Amino acid sequence: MTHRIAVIPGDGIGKEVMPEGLRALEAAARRFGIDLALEHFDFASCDYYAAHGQMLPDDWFEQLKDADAIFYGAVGWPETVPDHISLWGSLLQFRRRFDQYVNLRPCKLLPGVKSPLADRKPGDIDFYVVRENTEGEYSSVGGKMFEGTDREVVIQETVMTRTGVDRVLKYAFDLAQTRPRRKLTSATKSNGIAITMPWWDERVKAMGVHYPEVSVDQFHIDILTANFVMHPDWFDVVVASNLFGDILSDLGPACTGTIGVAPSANINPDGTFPSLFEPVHGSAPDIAGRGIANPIGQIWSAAMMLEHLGHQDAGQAIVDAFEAVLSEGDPTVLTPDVGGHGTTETLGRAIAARIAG
Ligand code: GGG
Repeated sequence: MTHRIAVIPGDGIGKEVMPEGLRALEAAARRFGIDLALEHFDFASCDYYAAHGQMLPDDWFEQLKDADAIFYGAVGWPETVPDHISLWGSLLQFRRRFDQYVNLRPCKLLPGVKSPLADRKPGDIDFYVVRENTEGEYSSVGGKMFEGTDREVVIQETVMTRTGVDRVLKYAFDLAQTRPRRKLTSATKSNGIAITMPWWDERVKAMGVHYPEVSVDQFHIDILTANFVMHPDWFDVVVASNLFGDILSDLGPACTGTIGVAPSANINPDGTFPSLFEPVHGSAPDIAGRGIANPIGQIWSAAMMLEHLGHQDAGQAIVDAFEAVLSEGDPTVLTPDVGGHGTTETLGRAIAARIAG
């Protein structure tokens, strides 16, 4: 069976880490005899916008819908396209139209990487953020009145649906049930956001009834962020709305030393549409063009993609390979965010060589 993979590097460091993601993917495919058909697309990038006045071609849905998975880099180049236009014109369209309602973001302290939190070692931080991915605060429902006058009014609504919330909660509970600790934490803010968030809490409680083995707690988002820093070992599976999940899944990896290693899977669990795999980080204009971005977020996303496609052994081989290279700690190989003075390519090549065996 051939897996058809749509490859979209996007912007900034997305274009630099993607070749290393592909190098790892192809090394794993060779080793495990997996047949991949890679199709490359230049859209969903600000360069495409500069040439065409839009982030995506009109027929993007037709072009991508039959892919088995989408492998994405990063989006955003605010110098040329405002961030809300680039994001809404690309990634958020993919998530919504392909109903990728789960954004699964592992957060793990890797061997050889120093956490900025005192005395943390691998094993101490190992949890998942499950982020609702198609509605919530990212619904873009609202508008402006009396624009440009003293009476200017700006309104934006949060939209939560029972279908949308229950299905992501079910995914999170199912995941928690497979983990040794069987623990689920819900991110809330029901003291301040007094309509949607108490309702979110009710839905968590209602779903929890079906999972008696899973222990459930909840924190308001403000103290939850503090606890990510003070007690990251408390967490196992953290389920959150779209905005809270977005914030937590940057903070979590930052606690593990670098956001550069963090992967994500935008999953359409029923398989009607392709799922999308991308690093958590964005296009990082501050370091783009210097060849120093850490490619592990992209490479780990490739591992998640292979696992999603049914190749657990190949995915695990990729994870084993980058953990081994990080453990060796060769500063000529590692990128600066993990203590080296190597490049995106030196790190990517070392990992691919290790995958090849
Ligand atoms: N590779 C992920 C990426 O490009 N992220 C840019 C970003 O701003 N993402 C916001 C989001 O994930 O909702």
